[in-house]
Amino acid sequence: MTLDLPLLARGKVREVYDAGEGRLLLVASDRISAYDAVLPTPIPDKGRVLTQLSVWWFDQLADVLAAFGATHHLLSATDVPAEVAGRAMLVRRLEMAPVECVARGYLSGSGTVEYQAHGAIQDVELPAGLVEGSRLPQPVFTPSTKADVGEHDEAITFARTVELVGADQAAQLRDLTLALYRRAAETASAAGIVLADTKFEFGVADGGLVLADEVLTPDSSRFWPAVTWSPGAAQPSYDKQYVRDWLTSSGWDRRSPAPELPEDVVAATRERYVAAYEELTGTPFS
Ligand code: Q0N
Repeated sequence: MTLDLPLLARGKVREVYDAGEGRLLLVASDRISAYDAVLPTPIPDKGRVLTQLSVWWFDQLADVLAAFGATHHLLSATDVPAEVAGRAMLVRRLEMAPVECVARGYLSGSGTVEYQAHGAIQDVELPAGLVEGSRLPQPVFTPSTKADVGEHDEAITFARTVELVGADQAAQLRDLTLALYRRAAETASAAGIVLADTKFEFGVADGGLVLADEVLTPDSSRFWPAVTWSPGAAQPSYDKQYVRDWLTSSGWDRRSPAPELPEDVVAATRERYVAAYEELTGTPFS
């Protein structure tokens, strides 16, 4: 698949094209990553599920954005080239804020690692006694910046965020990120899903924030099934658990090229993405 548009950026699982007239085309592939590697086996429909979920969330969040004088970048998810129908979004091209806006309602991953080292995530102090998977007393804003290519994002303090974007914008990013997280976590909870954490990216246009990127998908967020939530150990991932379990049992060393996934793991994983869409939105995926 190669679109007749200039390719601006290629991520592990997505591409960004210049669509002209101040617009970009964000294209989601069916590629899946696990343990920092892109697997050789695609998950059919993953790109469409994540794109349609993101489109649904933009609409769900419109009133939260409006309350902050903000908007989102989505122009159309239907006026896109036929080759990428269903898995592409035409968006406003923006000046991006150089900060990844992470909200966490639960302790997990790099948050747990930092907490175990010094009881805080950067400058955000947390109470004693938390474990992997604990619900936090209140959601926290833990920004990060894009590290060098191939590296993980690097956690930064709020003071560093202020240095990067200024005090007013830093406060706006924090407040809007937390408001969006709270709304989304409430929505997910009603569907039996824990939204442990999520990452937003914002642009700026006409003095206001603009919610960009793909939002609240399993690739930008940790979703856990509420029924199995049990703090104290790694929580099963809503979408990738079959893949992780199979890769672990395969004996793959996590350094060599990853092995092809068997078809039952592919089918079960596809089903998890579709189920996430259907449970969250309450509508069939087609
Ligand atoms: C942009 N990234 C980093 C897509 C997102 N609306 C926009 N305007 C200008 N630049 C960007 C956007 C957006 N969204 C953001 N790259 C370009 C995140 N990427 C990763 C790959 O997929």
